[in-house]
Amino acid sequence: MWAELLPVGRSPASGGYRRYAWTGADADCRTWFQEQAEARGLAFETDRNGNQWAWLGDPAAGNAVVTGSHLDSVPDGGAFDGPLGVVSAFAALDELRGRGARFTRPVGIVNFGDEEGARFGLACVGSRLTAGALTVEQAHRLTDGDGITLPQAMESAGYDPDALGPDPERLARIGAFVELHVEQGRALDLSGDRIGIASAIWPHGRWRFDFRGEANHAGTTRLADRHDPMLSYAETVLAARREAELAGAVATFGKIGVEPNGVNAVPSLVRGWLDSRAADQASLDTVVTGIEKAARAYAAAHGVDLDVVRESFTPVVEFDHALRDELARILGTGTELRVPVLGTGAGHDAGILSGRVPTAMLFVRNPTGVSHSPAERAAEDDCVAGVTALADVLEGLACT
Ligand code: HGY
Ligand code: MN
Ligand code: MN
Repeated sequence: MWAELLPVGRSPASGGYRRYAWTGADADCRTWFQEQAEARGLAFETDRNGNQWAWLGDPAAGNAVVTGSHLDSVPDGGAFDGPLGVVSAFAALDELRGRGARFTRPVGIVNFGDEEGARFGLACVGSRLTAGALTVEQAHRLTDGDGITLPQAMESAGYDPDALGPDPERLARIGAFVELHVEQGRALDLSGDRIGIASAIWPHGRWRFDFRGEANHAGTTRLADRHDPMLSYAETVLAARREAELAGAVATFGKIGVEPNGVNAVPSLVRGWLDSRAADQASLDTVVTGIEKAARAYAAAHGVDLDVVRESFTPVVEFDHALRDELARILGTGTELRVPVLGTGAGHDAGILSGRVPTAMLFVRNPTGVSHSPAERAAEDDCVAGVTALADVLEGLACT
């Protein structure tokens, strides 16, 4: 499976993945998923929001156990964030069939569409739509950096944007959702464990800061006469770091747009996207309010206008305690495996679903902790341990 997936959407220049929603690379990932489903005799379907499902047993029977993740990537993402959960799902099913497992509940494997939000700015579009956490009107307004709307992108990929919408019936089939994911930090590496169980996801969001100044000649405009939005933006980046440090949170400006983007012009517009996350809501509010306040002061000092728009927000997610304890029990029985329970600052489709269905996550050790980068890694024997753990969990939940 990895041999087939690894070349898809990989940039030869960076070695990272550029698998954005509704592009050719995304289509290739989707074709791969369908082929994996069909090769195993699983019933394949794509839902109204473009999420792909592969079923063993009849999902209409209900109380299904579903596993899976996503195949799209951030710009120059690593190989594992997303695909590890999907590959491991198919491999775990193979493992269970090899064990001669007898299934008492339907089992589903899912590939959620557009988890990273790299193209349209909003993460987890497929699962949000399904869960009713994103309205059709909001989805239809999403636009990429080239001005292409989500409906246009879907249509050119051969999907029907008018079908988008909440899917309570599909969610009602699911009795438990377990997402396996590469860890995006070093907790397991530091504790010396291969596998962890998720406790919670930090509340997180994305805010767009538009600093509007005045374009002017870089050679002839006196410094005192400039309304340079780059200066207030730069000061805001430093304020973000300061506020995050004070609150024990994180804040990142990782994406920026500049107009007119000319080397010899003072910019007219600097647009920066803030991603901020904290262990609790109050700390996150403190950080973002502090950054915005500082940004307004810097903008005023430079005679620059500022608009701040919250583009997305996901509240804290506390994963289902009963399911979490069940996973710990299954993985702790008859093995030497120690399975720590960890929180994470990373968002996941499992977090979106968690308000609707009992949801849990398994993390696989990442030896460097690096993620959202071509340098993301997971050792092969840790990945195998992940497959075994997922197979054990599926067997414990869905088999006699
Ligand atoms: O950005 C995130 O936390 C995630 O990987 N989508
Ligand atoms: Mn990610
Ligand atoms: Mn992911």
